[in-house]
Amino acid sequence: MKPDLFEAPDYYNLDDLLTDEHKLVRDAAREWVKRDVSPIIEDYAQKAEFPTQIINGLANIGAFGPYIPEEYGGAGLDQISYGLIMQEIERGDSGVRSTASVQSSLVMYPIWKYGNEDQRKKYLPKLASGEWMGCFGLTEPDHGSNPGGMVTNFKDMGDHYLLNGAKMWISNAPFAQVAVVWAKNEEGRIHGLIVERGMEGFSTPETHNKWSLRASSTGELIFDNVKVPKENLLPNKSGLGAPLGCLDSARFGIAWGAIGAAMDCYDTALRYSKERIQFGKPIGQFQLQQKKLAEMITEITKAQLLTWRLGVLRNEDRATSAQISMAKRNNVDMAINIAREARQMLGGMGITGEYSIMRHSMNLESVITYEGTHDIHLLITGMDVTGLNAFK
Ligand code: TGC
Ligand code: FAD
Repeated sequence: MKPDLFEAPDYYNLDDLLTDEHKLVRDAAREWVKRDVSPIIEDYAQKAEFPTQIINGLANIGAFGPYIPEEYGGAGLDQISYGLIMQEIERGDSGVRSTASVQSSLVMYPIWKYGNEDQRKKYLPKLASGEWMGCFGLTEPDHGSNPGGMVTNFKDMGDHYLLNGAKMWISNAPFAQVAVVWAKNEEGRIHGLIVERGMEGFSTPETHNKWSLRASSTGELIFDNVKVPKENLLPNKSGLGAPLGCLDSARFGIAWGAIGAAMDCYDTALRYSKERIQFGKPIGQFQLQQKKLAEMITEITKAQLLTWRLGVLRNEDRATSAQISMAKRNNVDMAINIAREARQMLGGMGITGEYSIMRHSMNLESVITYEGTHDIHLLITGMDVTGLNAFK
């Protein structure tokens, strides 16, 4: 793969909107990605393997629990810092950002928000340091966009719960020590349970043959009469709103992350357009190529403004779920379109692993599907503006 020469576009001087702390956190993540992710990631994507050696580095840049309080091992940062970390990681690879998103927003967040103090103390510091990795089981083979229909269930056996069912498409599942699993009790109410590797009847087969997010490890969670200790139930929130609350946090991170992938594609195509000569001129001198670049930087700038504003609202605890949906949908769509255009600008070279664009392009096919598909987020916006629910 070519050396990582990334230079971040900032067309509207948005750095002026960031604090010194934001910039420090972002620059540390950016440097780490250049040093420890870019040189190896293409190889791991080709092998379809998650590079476990980067787990310590992710912990060191604060990617595991950026906004979780320091007393639990988190970095105690604000939402904009969290977003900037996700942006920089996804600039390297969406699969690496997935690992960080799941650990922070889908495993640490529910334990912090819905767990009790014993659970927080037991799990959060180990998850923040990367000593333990986690995964989040919501999606089932027959319930993806409609998680409320889940059939995974648990029964109260007096001194423990008995968990049965299966989850599918679970990021980090094959190597996670801890799974936050959503299941229905005998009354059909959804609860979160912390399931640990090694519990009898619990297995995590890996999902193979992915053409997307190849450097992220995906698997199933299978529960065959798993005895879960009663103290592993998350006590402070139940119902579908509990897992959906975690998704709000992860979707916010994805809205920022997608900008990273788009910036990398734009920056690569811009550099290439000045170096590649055809008809005796750099291809960047042709109007058609300039149109592509001009539209890319316009869309990136709009997305940067959207997420910055959303970050301010999140910091003030004023962002609505529907606002987060709009940003996730817009920014991933923006990134996937930029990846496609940027790939074309590189001609044949664009399809090779010499450049990051094709990998981003394929990764973004997962990103536009998980955490709520493009269609689902459109319907959430539609419901918000009309007051009419297309899901019922
Ligand atoms: P609905 O009846 O609308 O809502 C049920 C309850 O949930 C509340 N609620 C939310 N709460 C917090 N945050 C949100 N975003 C919320 N959205 C809804 C709602 O108020 C209600 O509460 P209550 O107290 O009245 O019961 O639910 P529905 O069954 O009609 O479904 C609505 C729908 C389709 C929008 C929702 O289910 C949905 O978002 N579907 C998409 C599923 C999804 O995003 N799955 C993601 C799985 S995890 C994943 O993909 C990880 S990828 C990891 C990586 O980054 O690698
Ligand atoms: P479906 O729900 O079957 O949707 C199929 C199509 O129908 C989509 O185009 C959808 O938009 C459309 N559709 C569905 N309902 C409607 C409707 N009401 N109106 C209009 N169109 C509709 N899940 C987890 O729980 N944890 C994870 O860690 C996780 N990681 C993932 C990693 C990867 C690589 C992938 C690909 C997925 C992951 N997921 C995870 C699952 C992901 O969240 C689901 O794939 C996603 O929510 C969509 O569900 P589905 O695949 O079952 O598609």
